[in-house]
Amino acid sequence: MGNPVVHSHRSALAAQLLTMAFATHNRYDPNSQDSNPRLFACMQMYGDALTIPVPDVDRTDNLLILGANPATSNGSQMGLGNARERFATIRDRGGKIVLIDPRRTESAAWATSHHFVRPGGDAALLMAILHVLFAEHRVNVHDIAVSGLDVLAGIAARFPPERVAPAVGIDPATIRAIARDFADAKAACAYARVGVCQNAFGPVASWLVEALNVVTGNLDRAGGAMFGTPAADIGRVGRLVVGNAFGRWRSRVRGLPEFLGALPSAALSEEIETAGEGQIKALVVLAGNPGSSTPNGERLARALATLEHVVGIDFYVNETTRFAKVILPPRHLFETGNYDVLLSRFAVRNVAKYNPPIVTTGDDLRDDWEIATEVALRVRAPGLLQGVARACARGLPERAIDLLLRTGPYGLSLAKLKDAPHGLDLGPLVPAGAAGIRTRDRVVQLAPEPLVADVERLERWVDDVRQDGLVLIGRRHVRSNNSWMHNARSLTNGTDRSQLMMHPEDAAERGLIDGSDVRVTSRVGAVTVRLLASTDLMRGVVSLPHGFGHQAVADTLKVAGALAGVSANVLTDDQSVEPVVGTSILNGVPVSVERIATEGPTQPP
Ligand SMILES: Nc1nc2c(c(=O)[nH]1)N[C@H]1C(S)=C(S)[C@@H](COP(=O)(O)OP(=O)(O)OC[C@H]3O[C@@H](n4cnc5c(=O)[nH]c(N)nc54)[C@H](O)[C@@H]3O)O[C@H]1N2
Ligand SMILES: Nc1nc2c(c(=O)[nH]1)N[C@H]1C(S)=C(S)[C@@H](COP(=O)(O)OP(=O)(O)OC[C@H]3O[C@@H](n4cnc5c(=O)[nH]c(N)nc54)[C@H](O)[C@@H]3O)O[C@H]1N2
Ligand SMILES: [Mo]
Repeated sequence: MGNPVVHSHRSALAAQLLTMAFATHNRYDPNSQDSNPRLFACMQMYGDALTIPVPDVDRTDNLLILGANPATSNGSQMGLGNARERFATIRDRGGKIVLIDPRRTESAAWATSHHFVRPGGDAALLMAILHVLFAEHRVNVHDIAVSGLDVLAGIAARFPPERVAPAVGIDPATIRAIARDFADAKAACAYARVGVCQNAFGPVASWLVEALNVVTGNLDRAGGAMFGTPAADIGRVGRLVVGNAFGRWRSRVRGLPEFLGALPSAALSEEIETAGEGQIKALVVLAGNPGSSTPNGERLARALATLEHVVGIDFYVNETTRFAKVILPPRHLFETGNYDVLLSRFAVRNVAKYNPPIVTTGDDLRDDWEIATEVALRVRAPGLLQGVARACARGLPERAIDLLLRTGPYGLSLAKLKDAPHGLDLGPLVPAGAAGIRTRDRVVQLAPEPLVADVERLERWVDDVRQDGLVLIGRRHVRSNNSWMHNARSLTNGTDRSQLMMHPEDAAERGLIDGSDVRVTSRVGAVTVRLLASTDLMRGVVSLPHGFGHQAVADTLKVAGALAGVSANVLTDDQSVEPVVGTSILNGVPVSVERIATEGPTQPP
């Protein structure tokens, strides 16, 4: 399953139906490249992987952003229109926006201060911030019931800013100032996204982001980190169908844990390659491009080529579906209509909107739900029942949304939403109280055992980190979406956005020339890419976007295939995952960069 299944109610249901129809433990999805550390931390602390707070940006006085770039991503797990204006409003009322990122990103222009951090350094930095708050008696959880506060204080005591600073690259005085400003603000919120998840310490860092909000009394408070009150709460159904489950089964070869019904994608290649009982022989890919989006993509491509059967449900013949024996092209949600059932729970105000179809196409096309229905019926339902089941399935996604809306907190319905073509604003986020916490005793766990268990490794990293090599981080651009918007000329024309960014002094040290092609090598792969020297990057860090490098599919993706660029995931390592949940390490990947003999263009135009 790929990322777009979370953007459409029909595709989300299709994904679930296919999983049930094939009844396999071999399900893989982007969470292990994306949110798993955060989902895991929330499950441990609040009792539920979908109980994820949203920054109340419209009322906050201090927004601490770590590893997110809303100026390009438009906010992830933070749904908001006109992000730029809303951030400007925080500044206008004298609020602070503090950005922590190894690159001075587009969002730095929105922030009141930006600090470079060593990739993977957020967990240690947050420990030091908590250290300051405990040491200076600035901790005040207000009226949230918590447990583990003393354990957390004891752990934070081991991370004074002086110990952490050399490893993370932020000086002790700055760490203290960030901590004090955060604690002193009338309302503050720490918000972290993929930059904090996709590294060696994602789970601990994600835990500490939440903990920071809790111990400063900013969880569930206006201007802090609040829970949405979705009009149609899929969480209830999700908890029933998927459960808040972790480690119910493990991957066959490496023993990586299942989480929320899926195995870490980093295990997919070896599960295909390794003979024996349970070896993967066939793959169905719904709305995903793992050949481009998962670590060590070249190894996965070689593995995909050996499969007995591949089915691709996608409108593109891409790095993954090129191995398909059958491609089922779906209709897009613009043709079917959509209720944003999963992501609307992350909106910064409570909202509900139904998007009717805006494009009409022929009747001979099917969308993801219709495709999944047919596949499931032919796999599972006896011939006689197929007609009835098919009739029931038709319109089921809309009936399900309608039911959730009717039984939801606002008593809405699909018909009411269709009457409100611009959507309904259901007001600002409201405190949920104890009912918002889903642990059995409604108490927030501030020191969950599986996360505490990883602290020793963090201490070793803090004391051992050597800063002589280069590490790779990713990059997103507003006109690109993961791997799949590069075949549209209107989105790809203009400047090349696929270059390797590097600080000019790092380039000079290696005798590299801005604008020339360089060789980047990691443990698993090597690429040749154009160098872009930029002081926007921290020393010791290089940045390459993911989702580029479509040369292998140039005959089907004519525009994308002719673009410059390489896939960052040629360099990322499938054998290196963080040890708590098994998330891929896509940021902070050790690489070396060298000059190559011939300068000037050596790759396709
Ligand atoms: N190095 C590195 N790798 C990363 C990341 C990173 O930051 N750095 N980010 C990770 C993240 S956060 C994510 S979410 C993943 C994304 O990983 P994937 O989901 O595997 O990749 P996408 O490029 O989003 O591919 C989506 C596919 O779905 C198809 N599609 C679009 N809409 C629909 C639809 O409605 N129905 C169907 N059936 N198909 C559709 C598109 O054509 C495309 O082929 O990538 C991850 N990989
Ligand atoms: N235009 C556009 N919008 C998108 C997407 C897209 O591809 N294009 N993808 C969508 C998807 S699938 C997702 S998941 C979201 C992601 O949404 P965001 O997380 O907001 O997106 P990114 O731009 O990847 O921001 C991550 C930032 O983390 C920084 N970073 C890297 N390593 C570290 C680190 O160790 N510590 C810290 N503090 N920072 C680090 C990177 O430099 C980068 O600026 O965006 C979504 N929106
Ligand atoms: Mo994502």
